[in-house]
Amino acid sequence: MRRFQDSVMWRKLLFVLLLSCLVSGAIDPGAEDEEKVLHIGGIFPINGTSGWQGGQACQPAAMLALQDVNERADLLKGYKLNLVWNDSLCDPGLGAAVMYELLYNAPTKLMLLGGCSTVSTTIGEAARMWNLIVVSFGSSSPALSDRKRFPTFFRTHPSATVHNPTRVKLMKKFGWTRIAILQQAEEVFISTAEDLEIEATMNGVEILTRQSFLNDPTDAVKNLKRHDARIIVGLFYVVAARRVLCEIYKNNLYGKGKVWFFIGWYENGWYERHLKEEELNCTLDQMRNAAEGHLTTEAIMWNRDNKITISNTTAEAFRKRLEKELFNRGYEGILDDIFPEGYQEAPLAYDAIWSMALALNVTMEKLAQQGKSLRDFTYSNSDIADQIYEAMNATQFLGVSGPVAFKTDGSRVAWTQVEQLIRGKYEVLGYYDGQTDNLTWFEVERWEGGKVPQDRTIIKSELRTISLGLFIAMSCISAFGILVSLFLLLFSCLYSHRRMMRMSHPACNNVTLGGSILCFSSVFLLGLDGRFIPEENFAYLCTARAWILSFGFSLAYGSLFSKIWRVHRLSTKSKVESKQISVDPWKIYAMVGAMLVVDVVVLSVWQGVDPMVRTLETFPLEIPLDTDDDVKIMPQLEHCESTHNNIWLGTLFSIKGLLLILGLFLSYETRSVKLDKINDSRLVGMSIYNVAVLCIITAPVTLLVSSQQDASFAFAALSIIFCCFLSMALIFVPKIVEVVQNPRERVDSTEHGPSREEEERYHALVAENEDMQKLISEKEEMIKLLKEKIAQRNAAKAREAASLNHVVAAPESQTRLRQVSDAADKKDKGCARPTPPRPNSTDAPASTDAAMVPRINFNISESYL
Ligand code: ABU
Repeated sequence: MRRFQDSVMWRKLLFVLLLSCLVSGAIDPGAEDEEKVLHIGGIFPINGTSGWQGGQACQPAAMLALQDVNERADLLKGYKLNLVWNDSLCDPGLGAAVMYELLYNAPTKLMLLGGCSTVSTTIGEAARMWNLIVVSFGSSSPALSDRKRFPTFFRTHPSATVHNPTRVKLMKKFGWTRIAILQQAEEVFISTAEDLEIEATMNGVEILTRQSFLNDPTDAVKNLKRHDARIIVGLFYVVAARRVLCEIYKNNLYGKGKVWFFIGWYENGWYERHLKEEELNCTLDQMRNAAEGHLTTEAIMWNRDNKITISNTTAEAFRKRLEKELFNRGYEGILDDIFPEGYQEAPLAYDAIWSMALALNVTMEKLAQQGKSLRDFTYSNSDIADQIYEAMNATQFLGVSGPVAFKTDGSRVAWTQVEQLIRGKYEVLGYYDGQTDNLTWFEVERWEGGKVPQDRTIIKSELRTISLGLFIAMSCISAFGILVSLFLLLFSCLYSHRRMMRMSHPACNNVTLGGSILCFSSVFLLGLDGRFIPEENFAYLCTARAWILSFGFSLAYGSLFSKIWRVHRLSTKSKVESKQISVDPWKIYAMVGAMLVVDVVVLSVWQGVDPMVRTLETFPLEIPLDTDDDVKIMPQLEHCESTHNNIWLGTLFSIKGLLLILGLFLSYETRSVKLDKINDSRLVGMSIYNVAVLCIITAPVTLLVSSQQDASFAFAALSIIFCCFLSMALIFVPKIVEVVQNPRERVDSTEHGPSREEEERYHALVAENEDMQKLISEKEEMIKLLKEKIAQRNAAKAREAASLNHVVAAPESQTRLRQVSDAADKKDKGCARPTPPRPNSTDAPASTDAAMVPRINFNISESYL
């Protein structure tokens, strides 16, 4: 590299030494009389080591044009046109030096001919100070179209902006909407990139990144890779292009899936040349590999229809002359299609000389009418300069580069050509006329991998849905649950007359069943997702889920809760109060109704203020296993969410949570209470334990695993199903068993169970029965006492009789017995039937006593009930 720079320095020094002698007269205008020669100055980039050295082919082309112009008798009559020129190396500093040498040394130059953009920018800006018109054959910089900055500048080279509509057209054709730009930090490329950005953005193409470099593109290319750029527009001179290509190879930014747009004016084989001189770290093969398949866009610089041009020759004839001239000058590679730099632009240089000659000719004629001559031009003469400017502006002719005309900004209008490097050769893919937006395409492009590369990795969003098996299984269980609930409803209605059913509040049980049906239905809704519900209807599903599950919970749990609440109330009253308190169904309905009202209020406010919508949770990208396409999968999961989701869920969960905790407390408190009025209170309590514990666990766990659709659904669905089934089983299985075991229970006269009066009468009778039982017990106690006394007396009498033998005691003893019996009868007066008189018999005193006792010990309750 250093050696290369040294050689550049030497060449520059040599150049500067030679400059003064060359410009100041080394070029002999020939044998012509100096008075009859019109001089123009030329600045050609030829021997430089960077930038564009198109003077190599353009200078011979300009000389051919000069020759042709001077041969024309009808042009610049009486004058010969002379070109005083030098090499700028495409270095703006040297270009300025050449210009000063040209201007400060006689003869006066009427116009200037410029080369590459960097030099043209320098001389084009300065030329107006000398009233000089500058015509450039090799400047593409869009900046040069700025008339304020370059008021006397014309060019036969189209502005680089003509490539941009072509590039954008191709991007749209191939569906690329994201591109990157890599540019060399030169005004020509900066302004081209700026124009490309505007053109692309206007057409919906996003600029992913724009990387810039001065000399070393290493970091810029790495940045492109980091940005995952796929479609890249490269804007740089050919020397930089080789460095870029080497970096492209090193960073593997070529081949399948990558498309590079290069500038089309590099000469054939540009990527194979000067690799050693430029000390590139890439081999020839590597450069070839990296270059394969790239696209180029370039303005068409050779007239495509072989018409006779202004110089009475065709473009093809000119090509042959030029190639011969170049061969004569030592460019022997021409035989192998290896052209010197600027070969493509050579027609532009040829036509530039022609346009200058034509403009001078028109001006000369105008000046002649004014009695003036072009020889009167001085660097301070703006009048003649203005006339040359006007003539240039009006110049129009068919040149070897095509129709030549200048826009108001001094630029050329042109078609563009698109080429691709296919197997080491540039193949024309098509032409584009930016003015009519007409793309002629030959469909010969070739893409590695056989497919048009993508501008990015295609991200396919994939909805994570609940596994179908799980959904079907849970749905079947829920459907079964609904059928069971309906069966139990039927059972409850059919056997509502049974005492066991009546004492368990069938209305309350039916509400529980209704709630269970809603809860089972909510399992279906929880399992429905994007697989079944279109995106636009998902919000309805969210709402339905919230309402149905909330209502189901309030009905099922609310009825259990209100039952246990009643049980607790009854158990905390005194026996008498408890007997007075009736368990009316409306109280249970009211409590469940209150819970539903709370649900309606919370859900309505939620829905009205901050309705739930479908949101998508995205997961890290996944690489699909079944394709080698540039595709990645973005898993997504649907959720129902509001803006302030946590607040709404928190409110709903707090209310339900409080009810659950209160239910747990009441169930615990009433665990040993046994009431006739609510005969299944302990089972209800067990149901509440079950529901409360499951809900308190399930709600937070479901929220925690909400990103795992299967786990979340399975957890919620199983909890709902388990709660419902267990509650139904606890409440109804004992009743079903009772019905099965005792199918013939007496049917009450009233279809709907006892009335309130009947209930009260029943309780009064039970109380009375209890009193009577007590009385009977007392009487039995008394009878027992009497029996003992009788037995003792009989025993004493027997002993007396045995000792006296003849004593008759029977009448006395019977009298006494009758007295005792009468006393007992008196005490039982009004309660028992009077005892009929018994015949006295001394033969069987014991049997007389025994016959009397059963008559007193009758069952009172039987007579009342
Ligand atoms: N076609 C060559 C353009 C060179 C330049 O604009 O500097």
